[in-house]
Amino acid sequence: MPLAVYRNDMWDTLWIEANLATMAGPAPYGAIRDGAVAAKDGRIAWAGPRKALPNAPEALAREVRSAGGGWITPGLVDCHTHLVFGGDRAREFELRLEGASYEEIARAGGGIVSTVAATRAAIVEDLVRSAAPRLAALKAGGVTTVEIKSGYGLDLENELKQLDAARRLGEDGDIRIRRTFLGLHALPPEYANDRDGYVSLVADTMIPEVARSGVADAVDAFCEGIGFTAAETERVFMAARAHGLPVKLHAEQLSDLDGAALAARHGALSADHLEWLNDAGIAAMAKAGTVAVLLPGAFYALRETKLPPIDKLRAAGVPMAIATDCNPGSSPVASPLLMLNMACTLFRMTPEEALAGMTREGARALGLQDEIGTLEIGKAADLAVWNIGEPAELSYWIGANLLRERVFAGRVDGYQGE
Ligand code: DI6
Ligand code: FE
Repeated sequence: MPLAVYRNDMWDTLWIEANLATMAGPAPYGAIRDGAVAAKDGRIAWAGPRKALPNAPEALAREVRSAGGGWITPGLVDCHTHLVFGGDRAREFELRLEGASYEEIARAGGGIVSTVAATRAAIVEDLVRSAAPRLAALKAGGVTTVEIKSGYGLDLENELKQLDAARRLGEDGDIRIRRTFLGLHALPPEYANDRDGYVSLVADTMIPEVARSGVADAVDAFCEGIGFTAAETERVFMAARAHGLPVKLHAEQLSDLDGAALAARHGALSADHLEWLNDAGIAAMAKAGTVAVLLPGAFYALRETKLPPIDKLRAAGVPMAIATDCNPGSSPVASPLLMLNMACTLFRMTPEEALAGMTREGARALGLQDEIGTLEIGKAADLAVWNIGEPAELSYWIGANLLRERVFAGRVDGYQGE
């Protein structure tokens, strides 16, 4: 005799004793107090006020879980990282503290190029092994989707190796990984006297191969005085689009090269950093629907003083995302919640804008707005359950361990409650 009869129209899991920050609809945070959310076959099958549940919880789902009276948000989306790399740059940190600037170190052959040497020397297993603790830290902070860029290989073989390491990091099936090809990140030493030759290699050889082998979801570039010019960037964007790959751009981080406007002209998913963004760039982004990805970790770690134009972006209706920019040089950050705090304390965003920046707008920056980023029926059941009384606590605490459980595609891991 079976102990219980399960109907196959039952939900797999139902969370109750929960408040929901759905991040959808007109209410602040899309909040539903005393709500419930259900998952079936990896998707959100129901979300709403508990009172509106059509039956008793046990009659509706095979497993009923308590959120302990805390809050459930969409799983966090970290839409801009350089998580996979060889070596570290702690010595450079010391040099900066002694007075050298990020740009001086880069021009003297340190910076990105030093990480390139260490990345080329590593085998793919080493890259996976060294990135794993960083990825674990993001997961412990509630991340269920992460974007990982290449850009430390700078030749076809080593760029593909980095993208393969990024793929392998998702093999456990408990996180969604999106990969971005960043061939135009720095000039590799062997092309030091042949900029055109390297841009051609990226546009005419690497992008066709990356597109053919399906190892990246988008193409990025570093448009900057110490990176690549707008004309070089445009050439690579043309190649990317000709091969059906969407683009995004590191723009206006250290200087204003009109990169954001260029990105918007190419229908970019996002323009990222943006401390030096000008008014024409804001207007172009608003018109194209290009997301502004703001990276307070890099701003903080480089001790920048020029703020991105948040008020103007808000007034223009440009969607704003927040990400860690996790990388060994300008943003050695593996804490998503610290980025929410810094988005508020450094950039003067509201806690609601910050959370939207790591959920709904982070999803949009990856072109995944129909799949993840809000608690809505039909989207992936990627959730973060938090031991908090108000959603602003996610931005307010510094270094606290607030995650109760992380749910990817309806499956619970990292249970830390009770
Ligand atoms: N801007 C950044 O913040 C990272 N890349 C980029 O183009 C920094 C990468 C590094 O310093 O290794
Ligand atoms: Fe970056």
